[in-house]
Amino acid sequence: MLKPGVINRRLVGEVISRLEKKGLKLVGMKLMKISRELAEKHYAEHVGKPFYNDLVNYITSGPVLAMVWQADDCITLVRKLCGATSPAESQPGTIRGDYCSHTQHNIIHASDSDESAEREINLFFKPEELIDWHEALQEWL
Ligand code: 3AN
Repeated sequence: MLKPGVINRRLVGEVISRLEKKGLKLVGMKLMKISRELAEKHYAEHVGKPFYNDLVNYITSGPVLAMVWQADDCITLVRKLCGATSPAESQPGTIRGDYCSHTQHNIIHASDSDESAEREINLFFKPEELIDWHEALQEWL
């Protein structure tokens, strides 16, 4: 998920192009303004942490771009492309390493396990909004 700052800063294309160039397959995409209730479900594991309120405020402050990408080892690949949670630790060349300077505004959310991906996909997408299209380049990617 691209957070509101990315849409404001006109960085959507830059970030998505990195996922595409890696060879990941886009199967779902939705520009949304998410409700506080949905944001609280999404970030349920962070309830009680000092940054929780800011996190929910930020993700509901403007539009987000929710996406579903597919690949072998997709979670690992996407999280490597994103870089570390803290911009002080994310390497240059990663999405967070190149485009953000504060953990609170670290521009992209990526599921951290197959289980959380399934949970999060179900929060933001209906089954019919995911497209299982024919992968013509499978041999090359
Ligand atoms: P990640 O997004 O890398 O999986 P999590 O799940 O630990 O990291 O944190 C979820 C989100 O909470 C982060 N993307 C970031 O926006 C915010 N966050 C995490 N740690 C902090 C922190 N120490 N201070 C402010 N915001 C934080």
